[in-house]
Amino acid sequence: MDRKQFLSRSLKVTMGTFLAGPILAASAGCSTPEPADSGGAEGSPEPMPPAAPLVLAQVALPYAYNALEPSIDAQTMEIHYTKHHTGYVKKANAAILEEGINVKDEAELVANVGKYSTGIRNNVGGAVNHNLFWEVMAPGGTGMPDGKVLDAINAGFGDFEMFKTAFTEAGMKRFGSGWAWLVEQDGKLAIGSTANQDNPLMDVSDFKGKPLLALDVWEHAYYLKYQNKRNEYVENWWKVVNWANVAKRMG
Ligand code: MN3
Repeated sequence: MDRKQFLSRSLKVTMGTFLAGPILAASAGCSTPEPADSGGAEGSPEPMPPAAPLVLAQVALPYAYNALEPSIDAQTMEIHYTKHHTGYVKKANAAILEEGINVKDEAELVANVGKYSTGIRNNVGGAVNHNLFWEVMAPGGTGMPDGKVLDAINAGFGDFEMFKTAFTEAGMKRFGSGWAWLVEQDGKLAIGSTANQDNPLMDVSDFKGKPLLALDVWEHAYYLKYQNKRNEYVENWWKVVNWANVAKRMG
C-alpha cells in the first residue's frame, strides 16, 4: 500500500468510525450472540448501516516548498499545494457528500466520473492528478531513467531524447489548461494530454491509460516564475522528474 492509499484508507476508516459510531452504539445490545430475551423482530435482519462516504485525501508534499528550486519556485509550490490542490480536495469531498455518491474507492469514482456532475469530474481530477504530480517529482530529480522504464521508453519512442521531445510537445500543444501524460496501455507506453483536470483513468477522458508520469501545464503551475514561457517551465521540469517513482507505477 502506498502512502496515498494509506492516507485515503485512514481517512475513510476515521470517517467511517465517526459516522458509524452512533449506529453501532445503538445496536450494541443486539450484536451480542443470540441474547435469550431478544424480544423484537425475530428473524428479521439488522438494517445495514449506510456505507461511509468516500473521502479523498491530499498526499503530504514529499519535500519542502523550495525543494524543487530553481525549476519550480517556492511561492508557486506553496500556492499550488495549499490553495489549488487543497481546494480541489475539499470541493471534491463536499460534492461527494452533496451528491450522495456511493462508491467503494477512489478508483471506482474516477473510472465512473461521467455519471456525476462536472464539479465531481473537475475536482476529483484535480485532487488525484496533483497527488500524482507531487510524487513524480523529487529535489534534483533522479537523473536518467534506467532499467525497465528506459527499456520501455526505448521500445516505445526510439530513445530517451525522442521520448522527451514527444512528451514536451504534448505539454506545449495542450491549448489552455490541462496535463501531459505518460501512460501504460496494454503493456506499452503512450504519450498524450488531457484538458482541464481530466485523468486518463476517467471514462470521459479522450486519452486513456494507466498514468506513470504527469505534467501540470495549467498556468497556475508556472506563471509566477515563467509567465507565458511554458516552454522554459517544461524544459526545467525535466530536471526534477522522479524516475524511481515512475518505475514503481509500472506494472
Ligand atoms: Mn495544478
